[in-house]
Amino acid sequence: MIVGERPDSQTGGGVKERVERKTQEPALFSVVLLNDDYTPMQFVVDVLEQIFQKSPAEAYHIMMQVHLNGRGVAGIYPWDVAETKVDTLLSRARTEGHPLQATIEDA
Ligand code: TYC
Repeated sequence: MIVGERPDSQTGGGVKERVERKTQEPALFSVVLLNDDYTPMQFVVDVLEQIFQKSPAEAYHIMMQVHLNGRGVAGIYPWDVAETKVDTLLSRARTEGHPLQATIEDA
């Protein structure tokens, strides 16, 4: 640096004037339930209440949305939470003999 000169005079004034203090929000992902012909409606309602913390009315609504439209969002979470919920959901479905499927998508 040239002695006596302001530090930013050599970089076209390209000095960051303000330190960014905003914390980054984590990326969010949707857990999407897929319809099938065999998983019982009550099982889907139960897992929506127990794994995705939905109220009985919300759980029923989401289950019917999946049943009628083929897919529906069970919840939106950071990646690790979404992955854990899908693991829990699928292992419970398999244990009980149901073919329920779920995917994780960008929210
Ligand atoms: N279609 C299923 C039935 O009629 C119910 C169901 C709903 C299955 C949602 C999967 O993700 C699902 N028993």
